[in-house]
Amino acid sequence: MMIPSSDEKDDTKPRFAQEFQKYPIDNLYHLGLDTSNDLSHMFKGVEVVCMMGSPSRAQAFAEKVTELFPESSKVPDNLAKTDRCALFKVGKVVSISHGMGNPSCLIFLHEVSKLMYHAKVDFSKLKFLRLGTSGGVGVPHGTVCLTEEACDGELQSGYEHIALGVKKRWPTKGDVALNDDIVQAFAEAQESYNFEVRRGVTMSTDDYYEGQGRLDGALETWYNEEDKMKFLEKAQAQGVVNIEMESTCFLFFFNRLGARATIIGAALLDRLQGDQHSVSYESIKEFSLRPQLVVMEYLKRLFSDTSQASKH
Ligand code: R2B
Ligand code: URA
Repeated sequence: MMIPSSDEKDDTKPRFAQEFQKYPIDNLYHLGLDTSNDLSHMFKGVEVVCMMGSPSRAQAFAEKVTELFPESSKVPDNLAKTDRCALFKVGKVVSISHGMGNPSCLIFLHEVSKLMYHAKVDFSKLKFLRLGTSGGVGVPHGTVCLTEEACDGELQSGYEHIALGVKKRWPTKGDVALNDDIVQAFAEAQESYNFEVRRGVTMSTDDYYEGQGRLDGALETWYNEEDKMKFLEKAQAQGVVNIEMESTCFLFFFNRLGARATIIGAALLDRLQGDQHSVSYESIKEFSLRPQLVVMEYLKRLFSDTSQASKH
């Protein structure tokens, strides 16, 4: 029996809705693109979609990816036609921003997935990565965390989504083989880096301040330092290694669509040590770019792997 490579998903068909496929023109409103654009030409051959909060990080990442595709322009064009996001395509990689928090992120998940569908990319090869920042839980600042599973602000696994007034909880698992490949690629290059990659549960909240148990927001909290520490220690005991604001919707979306996805998030601080960063702005900037370095190692390996070459 053929064992599928971890690069190829065996159930290759994503579960796209039928409705948008019937439209003469499908409008990807927040990208400022629609199906009257030649999307299959613009996004031909994409294999990895990298999503991140900020437009400038999406641009910086696209510029890094040009190293892997020497024929591409060193200054990639922003293909988004609105100011809601920045969207770049370099070789087989898309780099796109999604804003902060689940609601913003979810809009771009729908539209970038439909973009890939309309571009007729091969979903058996396609992977979706979120490169983010987070607060660590019991991990040193600067650690890069890889999400095995996401839980919500109540420490419950999964994502609660409301449609038509009905609340449903959906699974939020990171892709195991993809995480293995990323860890492996980083391990092979580890000596070039002075930080670690840790796997674990990521907690995702709808609030940076009280939702993450901070005491440094504008409002008087109903809890104190001791309550906060109890909660963070409980989270740690449940396997939580970091806290951010998009992992539940990111994984729910791709689990439901049937596509491979995971999240690589830099811990900017250890929340067991406090609520505010204790390092310089330059260090925070450097930590924030570490997921890009980890993903670059993964991409280098993915695109140079000779056993994969025939599939590109
Ligand atoms: C991490 O950083 C942002 C908040 O500062 C948010 O988008 C997240 O998930
Ligand atoms: N992003 C978050 O959501 N929380 C943090 O503590 C740091 C970055």
